[in-house]
Amino acid sequence: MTNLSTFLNSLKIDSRSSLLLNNVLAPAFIKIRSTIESSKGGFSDTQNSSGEKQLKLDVATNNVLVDFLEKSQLVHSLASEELDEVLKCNERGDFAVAFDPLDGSSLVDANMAVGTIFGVYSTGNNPENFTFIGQKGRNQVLSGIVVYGPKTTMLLAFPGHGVHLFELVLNNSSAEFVHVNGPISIAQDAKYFAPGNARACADRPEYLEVINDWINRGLTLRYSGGMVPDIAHIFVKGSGVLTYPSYSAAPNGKLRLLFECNPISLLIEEAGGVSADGNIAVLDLKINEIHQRTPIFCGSKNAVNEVCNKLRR
Ligand code: AHM
Ligand code: MG
Repeated sequence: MTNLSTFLNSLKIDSRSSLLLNNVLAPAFIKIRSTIESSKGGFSDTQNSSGEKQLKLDVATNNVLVDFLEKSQLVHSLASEELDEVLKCNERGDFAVAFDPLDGSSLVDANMAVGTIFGVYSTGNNPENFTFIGQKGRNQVLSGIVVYGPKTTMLLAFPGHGVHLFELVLNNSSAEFVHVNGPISIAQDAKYFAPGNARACADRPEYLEVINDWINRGLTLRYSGGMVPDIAHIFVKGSGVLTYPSYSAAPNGKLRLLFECNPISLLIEEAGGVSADGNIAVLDLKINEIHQRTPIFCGSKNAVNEVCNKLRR
């Protein structure tokens, strides 16, 4: 079994990225896992910037990641789905990190799988000039998702080195991620479909047509309502498509570009899949504001092209 640290050495990624992953993010995810397991549920007294009431767990898991990242001194700034504004950390920090600490948190009470999503940007030679605004997802130097389910697993995208799957192994007093698979590729044809926002069928009948077509062609429905496990399913099975279109009540869809769609799109593209907003690659969208939303269609290339062609206005 190759642990995360040994695996990162073998990839020969730069030492700062390796430190960020191995000494900061991985321990934070292990802490988030235990925070979820010991949580008692309930809402906090606060809302996030999208006006959604925050669960105590949203706040607690956000605090874990903020704490680990701030203390690391590696991070220049961070942006979280649970924070209104960008948080400035070390002005000389090498990285800027965007994350959703606990995506799908409302599923926890039903004991369904949930996850963390993160994307890392390099602040380059002039960190003082870095802002998330104006960036594109293609500038990410790393991204990943962590699934807290029956097991804790992590998918990491290393541009140029593909996507790798890790699993958290717990021994009496230790916990470490070990490499289980990779580089992973996503087949061009989807065997599975995860149709988010099915309520869009009411005013976009063409979305229902695509879904019916996939049913008639024998694709298997796999949709949990948690984007992280739904995306992890595509990687573990090696094919699939996840869709979350816009509709009249949500003209830009629901999912956030910076915190959710960019990190996931880097994973998908690094595995040979496609991720688009319906017109262009999600990774080529410019970030105009940190809580910006976008429709997303991602996974196996042929299925993504089919749905984008059908829904294109
Ligand atoms: P959250 O960030 O508030 O948890 O919302 C994101 C989640 C995704 O995991 C999932 O794909 C989507 O919301 C499902 O939303 P809905 O059931 O409202 O269509
Ligand atoms: Mg989210």
